[in-house]
This record gives sequence, structure tokens and C-alpha cells, in this order.
Amino acid sequence: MASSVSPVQPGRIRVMKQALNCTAKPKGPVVYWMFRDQRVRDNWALIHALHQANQWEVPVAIAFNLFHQFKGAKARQLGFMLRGLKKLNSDLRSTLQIPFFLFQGEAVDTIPKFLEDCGASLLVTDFSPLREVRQWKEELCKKVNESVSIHEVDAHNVVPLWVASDKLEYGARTIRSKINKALPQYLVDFPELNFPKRKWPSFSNSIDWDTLIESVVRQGAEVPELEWCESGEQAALEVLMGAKNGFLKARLKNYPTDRNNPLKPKALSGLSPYLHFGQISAQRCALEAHKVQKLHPQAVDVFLEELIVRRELADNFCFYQPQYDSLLGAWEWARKTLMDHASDKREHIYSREQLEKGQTADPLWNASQLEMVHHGKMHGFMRMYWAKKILEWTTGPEEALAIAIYLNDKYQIDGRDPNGYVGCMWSICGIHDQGWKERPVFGKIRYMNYAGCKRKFDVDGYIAYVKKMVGECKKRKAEVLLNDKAKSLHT
Ligand code: FAD
Ligand code: FO1
Repeated sequence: MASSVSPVQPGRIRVMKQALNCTAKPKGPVVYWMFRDQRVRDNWALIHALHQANQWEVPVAIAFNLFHQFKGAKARQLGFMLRGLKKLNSDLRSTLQIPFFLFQGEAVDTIPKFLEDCGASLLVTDFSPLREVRQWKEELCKKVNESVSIHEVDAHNVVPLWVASDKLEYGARTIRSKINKALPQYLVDFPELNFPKRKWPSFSNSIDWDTLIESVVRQGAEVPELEWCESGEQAALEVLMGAKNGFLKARLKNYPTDRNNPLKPKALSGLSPYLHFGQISAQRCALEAHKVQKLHPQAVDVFLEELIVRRELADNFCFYQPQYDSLLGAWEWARKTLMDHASDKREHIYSREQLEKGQTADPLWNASQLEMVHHGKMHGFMRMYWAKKILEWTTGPEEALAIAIYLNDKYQIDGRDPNGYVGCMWSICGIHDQGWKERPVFGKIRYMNYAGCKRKFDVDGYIAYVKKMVGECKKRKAEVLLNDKAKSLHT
């Protein structure tokens, strides 16, 4: 772990690489490679980078690498991310005057080159448990020059992943007490961000954001952007605690009773897009939730269970189980039961294309699929039903898992997240769940059906609600296309 001089708890920081000449005071700048935590406020990685830079009296900059369609991302996700970064860049300029450099290509090339060009002494990076990200960081460690140290800061989890647990956990019941024990130490207020003591020598920060966004959105047009979900840190704070419609101010009280009712999506926080892109910190959400605990004690407890325990359990799974998106990542009992039933007769078998178009014999499933395709965020309760039905209607668990992850990552605004991989693995492979009464196709994996949904909520009401919403989305899309056509005729 790194030295304790930082205002960031040492347990949050992992030293991935120590520079050879580490006894001398470093002379080169500090670079924060921003990845998963795309925000200025409440960001332990930025706090650490800034603190180190000021301690050594060297400049600090943020670098961001834009991959080409990262893990198949389309306009929906990339547009949201870049619009948030555009605001972040302008915030950084007007408040802290820290430069923001955006590179395009492979991070294993762009980041080392930047470090070399600016003669950096320290690279700070935030933490993600995803395979690709970890491989890139390992490559970086080998590639950068021996005078550069690399620190990884867990700015995403309230309790740093490696502090919460050093092993793969069985489920919420095994990680909960470990997280709760560490919370008093880690769920603390964020310090004020200091100004950089030394300015970056000179930089022409001329990112043409509008052209970049326009081009990325055009290339990923197959899955268009969402108009209902405004991007950026300010928008995220508004969703959390805006006076009119903020979750903690206006909606929290209904969370325990209505969160499993797909007809009441507003009962959920709506924070997942912001948490996924790091535009808000889970720690900020938890700190603000604590402030209203006296008013709504049960609701706050239920929310914190999802926000901290379930979310951090997902990171635990992806970090300690390298096969987090494969049947091979399931426990032995689940693999066995799924394979025992892999050749059971299915009532229906659908292709990926049929599923993608929502063309099954189940109107409830079709509605959830269309909610995801057009609205970009399927209700949390429906996500479980949706994934389990894919297991029922495909040729086997491997295919089911691959299709569920493909669709989830393609259409959900919060896709490509440890929560998504674990959600699919929970539904199809029984991760973090127990064995249930054995039945065809599912074996001992928990089963869900239409009749169960009918008992829980107004299924026909949900189908009608999605139908109306899809109609409105299609109308808006047609208007946009018409406008674009008119514009191109004028130019
Ligand atoms: P809220 O209920 O308000 O929850 C607040 C936050 O708590 C969420 O933003 C999330 O960070 C966390 N949380 C809530 N439920 C869970 C859960 N079951 N597991 C882990 N963390 C949770 N979540 C994603 O963020 N991205 C995904 O791609 C994703 N895919 C899923 C796929 C399937 C098949 C399943 C079953 C679940 C998936 N989830 C995913 C988890 C969950 O459904 C969503 O986090 C939630 O619906 C997001 O809406 P919200 O922020 O309004 O939820
Ligand atoms: N992070 C980046 O640093 N560069 C990207 O180009 C990038 C694209 C991207 C697209 C969709 C998406 O859902 C996330 C994206 N992220 C990107 C963010 C980040 O990498 C993720 O949130 C982590 O993968 C989650 O661990």
C-alpha cells in the first residue's frame, strides 16, 4: 500500500508499480488516467493525484482514453459518456484549472506515450474489476518507463474492494458483515479539493466536443441516444437530491413498497447510469441517504443494501472470478444442474434475432425487451424475469448467458457493468443464490413465471404502459429523422 501522507485512506490505494528512484522527490507531473470514475467531485483518485502533485510541487493533469466502440458501446452509451465528459472538462477549467487530455485509440499506446511526452513521475488510475481493464493496466506497468510509479485508487466502492474481502464471496450474507465492519472507517466525508500549486506548463486544450460527439453518435446510431436521461455530475446530483423530483427528497419513502413494481419506475432511484459512468459517487449517495435516515429509516436501509452491499458484491464477483461472464464462473452445483437439464425439451426455442425484436409468445417478456430497446433502462424487477426466460427459450445455459449479456450491454444505458454480468449470472447460473426445487430446464436454478408476475403486479398495465412509451419513442425518432433530412437539404 502507498504512504499514509495522502488524505485518501491508504487502504484505498494499491501501488501497482513503484518507480526505481522513489527516495528522491519526483520532478515530473502527476497524471490521473480517468476511467470508471468520470467526475470532479467526490473522487478519491483525483483527490490522491492532486494531493501528490501538490506535495511534490509538480503539475497535475487528467487523461482520458476514448476506445473505439468500447465493448460494443453504441450512441446511447457513448453519447451519454461524452456529453458528461464535455461538462467535466469545462468544470475542471473553470474551477481547478486542471487540463483534460482526451486520446483516441488503445490506452496501452496512448497513455504511456503521454507519460513519456510530459515526463510524468506518477500515474494514478481508478479501479475497475473488468478483465480487459486489468489486462491493460498490467501491460501499462510493463510498458512505462522505470521512473514512473502507478497507483490504483478504488474510487468506486464505498469500502475498497480489497479491504472488504480478499476472496470470492458466496453471497450478500457472507460479504455484508465484512462491509459493515469497514463502513465506519470508509464512509466518511470527502475533503475539499485543493487548487494545484503548480500550473501545467502550457496546453492548447482544443477538444472539438460537438464534432466528436456528432461523429461517435453517427457511428453508433443503431442504438440511439436517450432524451430522458441528462448526462453529467449536476444532473446526477439532481436525480439523487433535487428538491422537486430527487430520489432522497421526493421518492425515497416508496422505495421499500414499490421498488418491485415495474409500473412504478419512479420508486427506484434512477441512479444506475450515473453510478455506472462514475458521474456520481456511491459514497456521496450513501452520505446523503444517511442524512434522511431519521425520516425514512427502513427505506434508507433497503436502499443502502442495494447501493452498497449488492453493488460491491458484484465487483467482488468480477474481481475474484475471472470467468465472471461464463458458465465456467458458476459454482459446481449450478454448472452440474444446468448441464443435467441442458437437453430437456423446451416449449419454445427462439433465435437471438427473435428475442432482440421482442417476438416471443410471451407479451410480458416482449414488453420488457422493448422497454430496454427503446427506453434504454429496463425496470429492475423485469430484468430478473427477462434473463430467466432466455434460459428457458434457448438451446442451453451458455447460449442463454451469451444472449442475455449481448442484449444487456447493447441496449441498457447502464450495461457493461459488473452489476450487469452478475445480474445475468444470478438469473441464469444461480450466482449468489441457493439451490431450489429441481424442475425441467432450470434444474435447481430459481424459477420465475408469468403467473408469479401476475400475482405481484398489474401485468397488463405494464404491457400497455410499455406499448405507449414505445409509440412515443418511435414518434420522436421519426421527427428527429425528418428534421435531420430537412437540415441536410438546406445545406
Ligand atoms: P435502485 O433500486 O434505485 O438501486 C440503486 C443502485 O443500487 C443501483 O443503481 C445499483 O448500483 C445498485 N443495485 C440495485 N440493484 C442491484 C443488484 N441487483 N445488484 C447490484 N447492484 C444493484 N445494474 C446495472 O447497474 N447495470 C446493468 O447492466 C444491470 N444489468 C442487470 C441485469 C440483470 C439480468 C439483473 C437481474 C440485474 C441487473 N442490474 C444491473 C442490477 C439492477 O437491476 C439495476 O442496478 C437497477 O435496476 C438499476 O436501477 P436503479 O439505479 O434505479 O435501481
Ligand atoms: N471508459 C473509458 O475510459 N473509455 C471509453 O472509451 C469508455 C467507453 C465506454 C462505453 C460504454 C460504457 O458503458 C462504459 C465506457 N467507459 C469508457 C467507462 C468504463 O470503462 C466502465 O464504466 C468500466 O468498464 C466499468 O468497470
